[in-house]
Amino acid sequence: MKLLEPWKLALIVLAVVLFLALVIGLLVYFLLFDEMYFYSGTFTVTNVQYNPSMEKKTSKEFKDLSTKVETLMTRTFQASILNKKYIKSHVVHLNPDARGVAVEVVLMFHFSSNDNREALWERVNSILRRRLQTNTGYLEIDPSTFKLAGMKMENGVNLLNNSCGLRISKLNSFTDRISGGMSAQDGEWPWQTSLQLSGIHRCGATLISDTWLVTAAHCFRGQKNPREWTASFGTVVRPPKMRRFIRNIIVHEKYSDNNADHDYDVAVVQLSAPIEFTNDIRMVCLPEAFYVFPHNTTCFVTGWGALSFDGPSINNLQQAEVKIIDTNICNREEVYNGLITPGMVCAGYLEGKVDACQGDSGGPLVTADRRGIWYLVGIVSWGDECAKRNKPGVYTRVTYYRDWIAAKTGI
Ligand code: 4AZ
Repeated sequence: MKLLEPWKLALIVLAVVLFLALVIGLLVYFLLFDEMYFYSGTFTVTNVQYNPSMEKKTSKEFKDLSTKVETLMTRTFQASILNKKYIKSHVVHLNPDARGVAVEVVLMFHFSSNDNREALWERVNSILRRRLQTNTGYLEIDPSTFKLAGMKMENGVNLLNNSCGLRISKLNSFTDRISGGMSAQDGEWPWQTSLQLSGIHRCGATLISDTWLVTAAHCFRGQKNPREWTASFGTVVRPPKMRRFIRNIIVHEKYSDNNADHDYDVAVVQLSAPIEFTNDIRMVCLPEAFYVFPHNTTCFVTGWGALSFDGPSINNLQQAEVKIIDTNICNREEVYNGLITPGMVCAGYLEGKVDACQGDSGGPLVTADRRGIWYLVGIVSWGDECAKRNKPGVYTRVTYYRDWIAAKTGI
């Protein structure tokens, strides 16, 4: 046997050492970068009058002013040296003020954990102060009322977790285009739940609080015993991020297993114990009963259902972009010929190709508002097979059953 020449040996050792150094360097870099920083900013907007409905976060008045404030924050930081560090801002309170409306907004950044806290606060503070001193266009802000406070990470995380419809996706991958969909990433659809009968995925469901899910009534056809069901959370069915037993299943009183008309296809499910929210598991927002999602609204449907009719369920959560279809169009003779009732909403494409399918039933159809907050529009209910031309997906219309959901769950 011939030994390696010493210079070859040295070269190999050098290469290995360099490779290890590179790996360790990259690890340290990414681990240090993984810290979220929260700040609470307060100031008075003087050209908007306080309206008592601003107490309610789902009111038009709250949303309108919050959108303007959050847009201002986002534009300010995107045009600053912190543009790569800024994540998002979120208005948490609008309070009455003698001169207008007092706004409290939480700002989120990704900073390296070895950055100097004081210096970061100083930087965020001076960028905002400078911006508020110049004319902001649509909002008049009294710069002398501006205050910025650092928030404990724990308080910031709690605030995020206890707000509905927010998600912390690393990058907003709007390349999103089930049948015709693509795999979801961790934390992208944190409200998505898998309902399992004797440990086998049967239906999707949606987390609307730390103890309640909404799903489709038809999921429980002939199987209404809560003890046989479990719920799992996370983007893969196996292994799940978290699991819960089911305490109670409440199917709509007017739903009938024998009816072929699919009306009242809604149920709420109570978990055995509250879920602890994380970046990957949290609740969606429910729209108010009177809200109307216009047709053509871009929505996403998610689930572990079949990729084609009669295909198997799959382990990785899938997502597909679909558009709300006007009920008049969906009721046309060549589409569903009058079968769509006021408690249903169609979504998908008349040309087919992208759709929910078997096993997606009970799962969410969601849309984001202008603030990037996600709302539950529909519950996967039925359709003529999957992704066929002129046969879009039909969903239970959540606004139509909003009061029923509130009566059963208090949410
Ligand atoms: C089903 O059988 C099913 N294309 C669910 C959704 C759709 C069709 C069928 C919508 O559970």
